[in-house]
This record gives sequence, structure tokens and C-alpha cells, in this order.
Amino acid sequence: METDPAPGFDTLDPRTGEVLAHLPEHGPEDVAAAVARARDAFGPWSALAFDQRMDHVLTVRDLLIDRLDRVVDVICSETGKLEPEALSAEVLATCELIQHYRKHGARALRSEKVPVGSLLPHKRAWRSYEPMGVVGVISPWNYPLTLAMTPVVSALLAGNTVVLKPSEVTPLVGLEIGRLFAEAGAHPGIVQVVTGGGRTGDALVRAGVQKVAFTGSVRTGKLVMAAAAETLTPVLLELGGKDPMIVCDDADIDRAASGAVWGAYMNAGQTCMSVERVYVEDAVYDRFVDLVVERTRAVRQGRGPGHDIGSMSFGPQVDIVERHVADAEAKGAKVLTGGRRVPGRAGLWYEPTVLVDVDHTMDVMRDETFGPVLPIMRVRDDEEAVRLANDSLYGLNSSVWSADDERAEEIARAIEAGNVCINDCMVSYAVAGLPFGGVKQSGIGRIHGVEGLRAFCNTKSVLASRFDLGRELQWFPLPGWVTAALRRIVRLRYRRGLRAKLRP
Ligand code: TXE
Repeated sequence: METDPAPGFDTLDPRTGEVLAHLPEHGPEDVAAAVARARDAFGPWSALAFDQRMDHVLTVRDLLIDRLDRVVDVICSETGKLEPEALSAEVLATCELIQHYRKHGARALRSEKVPVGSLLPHKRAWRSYEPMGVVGVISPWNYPLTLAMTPVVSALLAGNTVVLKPSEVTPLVGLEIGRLFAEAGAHPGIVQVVTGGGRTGDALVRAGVQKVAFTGSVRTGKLVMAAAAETLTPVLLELGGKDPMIVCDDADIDRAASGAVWGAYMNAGQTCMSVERVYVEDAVYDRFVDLVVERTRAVRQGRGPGHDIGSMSFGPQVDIVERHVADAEAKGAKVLTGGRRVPGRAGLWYEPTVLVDVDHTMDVMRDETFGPVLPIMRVRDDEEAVRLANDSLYGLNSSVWSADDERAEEIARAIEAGNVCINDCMVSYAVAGLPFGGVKQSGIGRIHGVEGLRAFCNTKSVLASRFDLGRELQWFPLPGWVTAALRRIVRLRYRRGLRAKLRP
């Protein structure tokens, strides 16, 4: 008798279309079992001191480094990115975050004294950062190592245990993460990995976890938040971006053009903080466009050493890129170079593309394209550039290019985004002490820095007595003089100026 094959899905090599593996689609029961195991592990793990947790994370990092070749190979074969991209934005970024928390993490989680003010001078107060419990991490495919490891490691160091659901596009990287933690030994069960698509992710959100850390699209982020709202489960959402780059008329155009080309095409443009649209002031527009086109044509796309970018990672994403470019052309945009899939090549290869004569009626200027496309728009001045930059539902990353620091900083203040780089782009992510996250529909909450650890904590406020008064003044029975005393306190404490304080 034939039995139905277990429900599952294939993961592919986007460079060739070859099937890499068939994996199980975990359902609600599997997810619940993983959460239960993580809950069992929570007690002993949360009881450890920060340094003990860090020791374990360092063992995992050691293993990752020992297995670098294998890990990089899995990343490249599931995403189509090149080794330097996997080593820098995935491995280095992960190792550096751990390094940052090794140095600064304990301080971020230490209890802090809070001034009690003059109403309760006999008390002392502090806040402490307590682990929450089990954290559900749902990660995307564009940086499958670092965008999973960042919330996983942060949640662990804060004392939580984790169930990770990697993207169904890159599950092998997720399983590799699970293997690293399992083989690091000593603390079994602190990281569980479940595989599957949206159904598995949804089951994790509804599995009674204490926090969900989600990285992905705005559309799915809203579904996650709606599902989490049913149990008031807190969410950290790292969503998409439509990151603007503003090039002022006094900018170093040579540098800005190279920055734009790297910022738009690195990782085949599949970075939530990549340069997604450029506003260039009139006086320098022509030169900027010429340089960008020249350097775009020089970008080497292919497999292996001697190339700058690899393939795209996900078939439906290439469809989005094609749709955006077609929509822009239909509305009057011009393709100066690229604008099509690489002819005659199997797999997900799209040419680096420069678009001009674009405007905000076009999808390519409004929705996340998430591919190697660089639309450039001419603007009059700083004011118009900022207005257009802010004409967006997104607010993740951005950049300003100007030789005048004051001017650049003023624009940086005016841009509605969680992150701004001045005379550079994207690299702020490499500073693990800088909180990273979005405003508007780019997300809620922050990873990295102090915020990134405290995101996985409940803040507990504690009040204790410095000395015992025996009876507190506000306790029953209220003394007869209390009303007059309270009036006096209000006047004396909050009126401004000595004369006013003494006025009845
Ligand atoms: O993301 P999804 P996709 C953007 C980019 C891209 C778009 C779609 O614009 O075109 O997102 O990419 C899981 N409940 N970014 O389809 O659907 C899913 O299995 C719970 C931005 O890959 O958001 C995966 O693990 N989870 C980005 C994760 O959510 C659900 C990175 C992300 O998938 C779910 C990648 C549900 N109902 C794409 N449905 C960034 N911010 O960096 C799906 N998932």
C-alpha cells in the first residue's frame, strides 16, 4: 500500500534551480513540542549569569569559525550570494555582534538605580532586566545567517530560550544554526529549529511564546502582529525599506556614485537597508548619472571569485523586479543599462539596472524592489530631496551625501528613518552598538546595541525601604492634617520661584 509522502517542501540553489533538499513542513503540534522543550530549558538557562551564557555563545561562535567553509557553502548555495558577501555581511556581522555583547552586554543588562525623588525619600528603587521566557524567531532569506543569529543570540544572552523558524527559502542555513547550538553541548534545548513556510511561522506566533522577533515583509509583519495581538504577545518587527539616498550639489560625486553602485547592487540588491532610490540635485545630476552608469556596467556578476555580485535568491522576487521595471518604463522611465534577466542563463540572474526619468507614480519609487535596480531622480534642492525621501510608507535606512557636515546633519535630522549614514551607505549596520530598526511601516523595536538586548527583557521596577518608618504616612487612618499638608507640598514643590512658593 502506498502512503502519502510527509508534507514538506524543497529548497533550491537559485544559481541553477537544482533541488538541494526536501524538508518537513512542521505543523502546530511540532511547533508546540519545540516550544515546550524550550520552556523546559528556560529555567536552568535563565538562572545562569551573563558570563556563563556568553561562554556558551562563544563556544557556538568557535564552532561556526571551525566550520566556516561548510557554513559559507550552505549560505551561498541557498541564496546565490558570493563568498565575500557571506563572509562579511553574514559571518563577520554575527561574530562582531557577539564580540560587542561580550564587551558591553553585561552592563546593558545590569540593574540600575533609579532616583526616588523627594516624595519617598526613605525608599530606594531600581529597575532590572528580566528574561521573558521563550522567544519565537522568524527569519528571512536574504541574510539567513545574520538575520537569524542576531535575534537568537540577543534573546539567549538576555536569558531566554528560542524557537527559530528560518525562511522556507533558506532552511538549510537555519538547520545549520540549530546544529551549531546542539553540538556546542552543555545547554541542550536552548535553541530549537522548526522548518516550514507561513503556516509554521503562524503556528509559532500562536504557540504561547513570550515574544516574537520577526524579520521579513511589511505584509507578513502585519499578519504576525495581528496574530500576536490575540494573546498580546509582544513583537519586534524588522520589515522592509525603500531607502533614499540624497546627493547634494556639494557632494563628492565620484565617491557618491561608487557608494550608490555598491549600496544598490551588493547582495544583488536584496538588503532591507540597500539604496533603493536616489535623489540628486540638479547641478551634479548629469555627472552622477554618467558615473553610475559607467560603474554599473563594470559590476561583475557571476559565480565564484572574480565577481562582485551573485544571483538573486528567490524566484518571486525576480518577478517583482521585472514588474517594477516594466511599470516604470510604461510610465515614462528610461533604462540606461540592464533592465532584464541575464539572457541565456538558467537560475535567478537579473542585470544591474539604472533607471532615470522616474517619479513617485511608479512602483519602483514607492514599493520595496529588493533587487539590483537603481532609480535616480533629479531634484531642485535639499528641501525637495527631503520631501520626496519622506514621501514613503517606509522609514528604515537612508543616506546623505554632502561636503558640508552641518548641511548633511540637518538633512539627516529631517529624514524620517531609523538609520542615516552620512557620506556612506548601509555600513552603520556593522557598528553593533548602534541600534538598528525602522520607523513608519519599516518596523517596531530595535536590534543591536543596548536596545537589542533589552528588547528581549521585561523591565522590572523594584521599590524597597532604605529604613523602616514603622507606619507609612499615607496609610489608614489618614491623619487630620493630611489635606493641608498635601496642599502645602504641591505649592512648595511645583511652583516656580521662592515668592510663588510661599504664596497661599
Ligand atoms: O517575506 P515574508 P518573503 C521583503 C521583500 C520581499 C518581501 C517578501 O520586499 O519582496 O519581503 O519576501 C514567514 N506568520 N523582505 O515572501 O513572507 C516566512 O516563512 C508567520 C524584506 O520571503 O515576510 C519567512 O520565514 N510567519 C526583508 C518570514 O516570515 C510567516 C527580508 C519572512 O517571509 C507568515 C526578506 C505568517 N503568516 C524579504 N507568512 C527584510 N526586512 O530584510 C510567512 N511567514
